[in-house]
Amino acid sequence: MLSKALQKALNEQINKEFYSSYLYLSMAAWAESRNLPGFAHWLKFQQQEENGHAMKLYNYVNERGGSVELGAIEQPPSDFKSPTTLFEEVLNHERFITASINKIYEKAVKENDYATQVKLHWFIDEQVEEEASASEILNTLKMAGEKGPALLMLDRQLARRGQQR
Ligand code: OFO
Repeated sequence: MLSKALQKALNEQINKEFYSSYLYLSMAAWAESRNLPGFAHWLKFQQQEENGHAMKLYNYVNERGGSVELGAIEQPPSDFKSPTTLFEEVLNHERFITASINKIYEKAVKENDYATQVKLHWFIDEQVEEEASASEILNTLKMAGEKGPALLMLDRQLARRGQQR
């Protein structure tokens, strides 16, 4: 059985994962409107992953005999200055999510809740990947610039997400 404190933290995390999904969908919409279909594809792919993260936690809370309580999802921003700013925001957001997962893990350690620790190992690993891929794209944008052929090439590369994994 989950403690009340861990149940609350996991429910809040479910909300954060759904917010991530909403944020990336909003970013995808921005990219579509800027004629960047590859960026939009990457972000929509990410949006689906975030739904998966939320559902993993949803299932886990239920499996442990807890109750899932869904809160309101905050409105995400809808305007981004440029593809670089957008990816800066992706990276910052993922760092925020990593910190949030780490805090829940600390709680699980304090409470000797081993099952939650093991469940969170998957999320801790996933966050390493999430931060690495956001920062790789951000570095490419910074190095190659956001105009002309470089942006077109990156857009084509991002359009392949899900095909090469
Ligand atoms: Fe769920 O990892 Fe991103 O936010």
